[in-house]
Amino acid sequence: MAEFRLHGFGESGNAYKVALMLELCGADWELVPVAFFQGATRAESWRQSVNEMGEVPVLEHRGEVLTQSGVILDYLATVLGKFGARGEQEGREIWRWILFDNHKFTSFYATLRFLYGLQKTGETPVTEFLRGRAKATFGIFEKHLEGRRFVVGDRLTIADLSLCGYAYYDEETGINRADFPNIEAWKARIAATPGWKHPYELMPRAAIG
Ligand SMILES: N[C@@H](CCC(=O)N[C@@H](CS)C(=O)NCC(=O)O)C(=O)O
Repeated sequence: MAEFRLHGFGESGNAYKVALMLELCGADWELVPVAFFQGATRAESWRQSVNEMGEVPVLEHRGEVLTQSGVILDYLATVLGKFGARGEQEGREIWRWILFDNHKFTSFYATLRFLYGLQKTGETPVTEFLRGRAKATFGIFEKHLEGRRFVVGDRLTIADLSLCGYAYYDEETGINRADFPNIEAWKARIAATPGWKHPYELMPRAAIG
């Protein structure tokens, strides 16, 4: 059995945040595939035995079970000694961006992609609302990246790994990525990191067909 066991699936950008961290750190890890589209995370037994919050990612390490990608990234930065904060002030800045990511950047965009790009709902008032919120959030991040190479400091940190969770999927969302050139350049910088892999290379897709 590998040292780290990550419960996730290919389409989950939240799981990708953790998978990419493990991969870039050269950790000994394996995927525990979750049959998400068959309702695995909604089963009472899964919630009792794996995560009461009904979400992936879940990381098992040394008998501990961790959930919430931001918490897991913070934990991994400590135990693997990479991509973490140098000092308390930087640590707060990293957490500020991880919270922004979880609350707005990932949440609006990932929900839009799920509905419009994966479930193919077509345009609805909900997708229109989510796209508007996602674009506004992209605009804030685009501005932050002006003149910066990475989110915090001048090197890759877990703040980047959190924010890039959904950056490399190309399912249709109705958002023109060319409108956000700083984000595109930042994505390319992360993808140039030795050991970087696309989400579908790290974790097989769970969707049928
Ligand atoms: N803030 C959480 C979000 C996790 C999350 O929403 N995971 C999705 C898959 S990408 C999920 O399991 N959703 C199940 C649900 O909301 O019912 C994190 O960063 O880990």
